[in-house]
Order: sequence, then C-alpha cells, then structure tokens
Amino acid sequence: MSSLASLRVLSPADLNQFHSEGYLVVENVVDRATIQELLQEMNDEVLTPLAQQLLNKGKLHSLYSDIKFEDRIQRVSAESSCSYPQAFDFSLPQSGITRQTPLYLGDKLFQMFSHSKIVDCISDILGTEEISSNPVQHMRIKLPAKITEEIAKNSGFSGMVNPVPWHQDSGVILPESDNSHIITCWLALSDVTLDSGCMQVIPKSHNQQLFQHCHTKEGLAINDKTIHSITTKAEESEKLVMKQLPMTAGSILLMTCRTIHSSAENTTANKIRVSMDLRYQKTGTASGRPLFDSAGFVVRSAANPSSVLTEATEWRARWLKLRESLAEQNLASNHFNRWDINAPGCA
Ligand SMILES: O=C(O)CCC(=O)C(=O)O
Repeated sequence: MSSLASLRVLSPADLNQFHSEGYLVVENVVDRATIQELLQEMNDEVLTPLAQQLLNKGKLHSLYSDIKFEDRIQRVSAESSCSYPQAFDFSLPQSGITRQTPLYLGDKLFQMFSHSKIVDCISDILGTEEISSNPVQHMRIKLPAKITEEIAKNSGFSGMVNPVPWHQDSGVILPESDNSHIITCWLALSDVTLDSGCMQVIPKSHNQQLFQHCHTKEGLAINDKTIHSITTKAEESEKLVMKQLPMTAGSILLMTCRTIHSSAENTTANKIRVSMDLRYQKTGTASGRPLFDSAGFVVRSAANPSSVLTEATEWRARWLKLRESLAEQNLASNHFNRWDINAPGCA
C-alpha cells in the first residue's frame, strides 16, 4: 500500500476508489502523438507485410497502403475474409505454438511498457519502486461485429478481435500468483464508446472469492448463473451493479486481478477498438504464467537500477527464444490455468 505523501500521479481519492471499487480509470496518461507512432509502427511492421502476403496469394486486390490503419485493417480483414489477431499480439498463444507463430515486437510497443506515467500509476498503487512487467499481455483490435460475423467461419473466435466474457484475471493464470497483487493496466489506443466494445466491470467484485471459470468458445469465463447471482441492473439491493466504461484514447483502466470484467461487442458500422492490456507486479513475485517468465522484465527499480530492461532487442530476443523452445513442446492447458475442462457447474 502506498504512502500518500509519495504519490506521483494518483490522488488519495483515486487510490481509495481503486481499493474500494476494484478499478480506476485515469485519463490522459498517454498522449495522442505517442499512440499515433505506435499505430504507425503496427501499420508498417505488421499490416503492410500481411497485406503484401495476402496480395501475393490473390486474397486482396490492393495493398490499400493509402488508407489509414484504422480503416485499412477493416478493409484487409473483410476482403480476405479473415482476422489476424496473433499478427498484432505480443504474447504467445496457449496452444499450437510453432517457430512461425507471429509476434509483434516493435520498438514503439516496447517503449509503451515503460511509459513513465503508466509506471508512476502502478507505483502509486503498489507502493513500491520495484516493478516488473508481467508477460501475460495482449494487443486487441476489436473489429465491428458485422465484419467478424461475416468472417467467423474462416477466423473462429478470438478475444483479441471479439468480445471477452466475464472473468477475473486471476482466473486465467496459475495459483502461484494468488498473492502477487498483479495489476491489470488496460490502455485505450482508440476512443472507446459504449458501442465500440468498451470494457465493463463489476465494481466491488474484487472483494469476492475467485470464482470457478469454465472453458467456453469465447475463452475462460465465469458462468452466467454466477454473474446473475451477484449483479443486478437496478441499484436496489446489496447486489453489485455492472458498469460500462467508455474511455478516450490514452486513458488507462487499472484493475485488481480479482475484479470481474468483460468487454462488450463492437456494434459500430466502421470503427475499430484498439487496446493493450498490460500487467505489472512487484519484482520477485510470481507471474502466474511461469512458462513465459523469461519474457517478463523489470520496468523500474530504485534498489537496482541496472536491472531495468531498456533494450528492445534483448526483449525481442527473449520472446523469440521462448517461442523456439515452446514450439518443441506439446503444451497442456494446465500450464496456463487451474480449471478442469470437465468441472461440475461448467456443463
Ligand atoms: O480488451 C478486452 O476486450 C478484454 C480485456 C481483458 O479482459 C483483460 O485485459 O483481462
């Protein structure tokens, strides 16, 4: 817990909101120019080569290089009838890893992990200067539902592109991290409206237990019966009230790893919702995904400043080495989470 005198970005009221509600939105953390540079990198390093490959295979009529990233990704996905969640992701999937599994590991992306205002917020919450980036993290580009529905038979379902069901982040990692106080930092890279797939939280749900998560086609999820039993639409009882969180680009949503949350569908005609979900913890605590530990790194340290990773090349090399070694193994799902596929209550 932070000493109030040492807070850098958050106010005592912010800290109070985080601890009592289990979440906090902080506005204007990352400026639009920095976001634009990141989107440009995604355009140049991921979307352009992807479009070139698709053009070569006859799946696109043009590279569409003259249209902006936000529109180009929709055009490329719709015309090639497929979405490309892993191409933009900076973490490995939980199954089917090969030496060719795409990973986006750009310089601008790497700089975002150590963005000083983001790390200040984390430091204010954790009350420490010893902070590491947790390797459970994603880039998500939520396409309008009208595109994902059309391409569903080629793309299947991915939480990077489609809505994410109700869950607690502790529920998607291993029990070794149950006392690690991992903080989720969800960064909006586009303006997120109620209809473009905003985040939804259940305030105060972090005071409840870790609920059973079931394996569903949408990913690990707390079942509807449990969600209904703890929430209500009207503020009329002791039950909890779900909250939707539209956010401007550059704002962050901070959550505890017990806060129940989900994301809504993107029902807009032609807007994408772009976000990064990052996780941070006190250095030395368990990550909850030991298989990926070599890709976690120190983002701030007062005690040992030379331990901070500042080289994107080193970070890239760690992910690529990890991909190489995991490609050799046939990973079971119990390396990633604690839930039995056939658990009672999940039928
Ligand atoms: O971005 C989303 O749609 C969901 C993110 C999420 O659930 C998470 O970061 O844990």
